[in-house]
Amino acid sequence: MKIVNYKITSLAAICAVAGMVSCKPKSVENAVTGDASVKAYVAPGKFDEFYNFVSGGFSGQMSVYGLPSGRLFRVIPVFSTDPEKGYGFSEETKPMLNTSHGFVPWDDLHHVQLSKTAGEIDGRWVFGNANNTPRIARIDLTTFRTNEIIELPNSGGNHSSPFITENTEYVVAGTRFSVPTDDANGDVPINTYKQNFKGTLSFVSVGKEDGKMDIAFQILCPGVNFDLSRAGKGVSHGWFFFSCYNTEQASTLLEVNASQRDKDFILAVNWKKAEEYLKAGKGRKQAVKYAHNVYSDVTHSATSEIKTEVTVLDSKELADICYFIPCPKSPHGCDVDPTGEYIVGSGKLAALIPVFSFDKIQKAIAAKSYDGDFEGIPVIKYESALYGEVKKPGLGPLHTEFDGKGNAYTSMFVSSELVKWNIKDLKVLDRASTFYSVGHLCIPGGDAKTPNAKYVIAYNKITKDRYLPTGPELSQSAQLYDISGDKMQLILDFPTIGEPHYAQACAASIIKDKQVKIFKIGENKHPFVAMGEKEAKVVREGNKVHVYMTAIRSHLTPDNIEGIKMGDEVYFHVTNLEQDWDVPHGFAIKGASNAELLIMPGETQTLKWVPTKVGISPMYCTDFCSALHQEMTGYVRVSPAGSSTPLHFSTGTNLAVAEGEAKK
Ligand code: RUQ
Ligand code: CUA
Repeated sequence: MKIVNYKITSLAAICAVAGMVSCKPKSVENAVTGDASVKAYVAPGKFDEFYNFVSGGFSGQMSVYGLPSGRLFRVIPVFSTDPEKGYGFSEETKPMLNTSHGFVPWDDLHHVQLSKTAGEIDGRWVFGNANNTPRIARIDLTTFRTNEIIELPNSGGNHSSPFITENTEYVVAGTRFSVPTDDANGDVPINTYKQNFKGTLSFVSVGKEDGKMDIAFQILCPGVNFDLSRAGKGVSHGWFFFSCYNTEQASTLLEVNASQRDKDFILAVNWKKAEEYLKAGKGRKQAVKYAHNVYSDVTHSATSEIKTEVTVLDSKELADICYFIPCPKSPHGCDVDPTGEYIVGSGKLAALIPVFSFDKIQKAIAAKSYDGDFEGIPVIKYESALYGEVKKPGLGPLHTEFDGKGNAYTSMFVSSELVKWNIKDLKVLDRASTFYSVGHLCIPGGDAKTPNAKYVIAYNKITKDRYLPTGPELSQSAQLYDISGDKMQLILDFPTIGEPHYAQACAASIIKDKQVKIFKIGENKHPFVAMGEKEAKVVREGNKVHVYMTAIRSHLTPDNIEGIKMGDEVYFHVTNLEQDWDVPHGFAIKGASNAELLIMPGETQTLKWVPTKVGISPMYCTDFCSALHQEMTGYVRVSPAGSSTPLHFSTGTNLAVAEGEAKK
């Protein structure tokens, strides 16, 4: 038997249970051998082969790395404000973070999903979930910006999300916390979980051309915790699979109370059937409230609309949409192999990995091979759905990705390793230590029909001694393994932003050549655009002052403004007149309580400023844009409320000094 080296000291007992021999940590130093690091080396000036989109966890953002170098290219702000880019601070982007609870400047982004066509990554969009205040975001991969966010009603913790169907027909989301539905009286005792708490699965349709999201329908389910999910593909296209835990329906000390049953479930959902019921008018319209936020690259502004209705299909009433499959023990990951035939359930507390067969599931349903029901939903007999079990895979299986060559790779949180096994004979083929607790893992295209199995990346929760220490909090980490041979070979560690959960990677070639380089100034439909310096102006409307400002290397127009008074709200609408790639300008003014703006060529962005002091406030460009960037500055004069200083603005000519004002 192969000896696995465990890194977690308190695991001696578990190691013994699992029949493993050694718990001694493997030396970190000798892990990378020979010329391994050369494989991760991308020479200066050379491009990486893959883009890697990595969730930022509690940072609420998504980060973009190159592989194999591990170089960080960009942090895309999604669910959290980002002063670096002005996201959530500019007037234009604030509506992106609007919800039915109002403005929410933070969330927890766990899972990323690249859009697909015919089961292959198409490089159009990447989706991310907000775990806390349930939402799904769509990021456009021509701009690497969040273009749309939709809130999910009837949900309490959007963890099983956002997973997509073979042609991105739907992004799908299962609720982690079951809760009373939004239209029910939620003021109920917590220990009425069984009666009052429900789970929902949201099917959000995605526009074929524009990617626009819309909640097509929700499926109402028994109250359990939906954890993760995957769409069927190939033979199982039309189905969706969700792992569920807490089938005990506990609402306190879940650690113990939700770990009672030997098996929880995977929920198999026939969404094509659900579509039929929807068409046949079997859905119930329910009054809800959720925000739908869309950013336009034409008006360079986001709008937020509160929607008030959703259509719900009840899984109890509508037979043959949902089926439970028993799955040992508190399943987390639920992953579907490239053919769509095999569904892998990863029980966090299970000592084996069950692999279910789609074909057998279909036969079991046809033969009604059930073990009763759970809250009205048939429970398929475990053996009738099971293809087989991977024995002694390691401890704490979480997630599985596929190499397209008949192998699966599973991350083991407790035994801190990646385990490669064969899907057909279910034999373990290789193990590689991740040294510290691994969460997700990713193979480029690892959930697509044709994975690009050059690398597997482990995303680890703990790093301890792998990097220079940085106080009480240490960097979280990704580890890159070459999997082109039979054995996994560690070739690189790189730190990540926030906490990495799921990540996806795809060939750079499908994304890199379709980047938006500038926004055409002539097509700018922002209501406060200034298309040229001649259009720059300052307009007072009561106590609101609109500054139509332009920025071009290396001056702001206007750069002298007088006649602002205490009590005014000043809106700097800054249009970047550049029409060259990679020449953003920034904008900031002393005392501004939000952030800077970062304005792309051809774009208009707005900073709201409420002066707090009489006097002169300097303003400047924050992005080093030219040799004379330090000269790209200006002044705003703020006078007392009710003063008679006239509204004046200029660039290049000095404002007249009124009589009696010189040298007071
Ligand atoms: S879940 S490990 Cu959201 Cu596995 Cu992150
Ligand atoms: Cu514009 Cu610096």
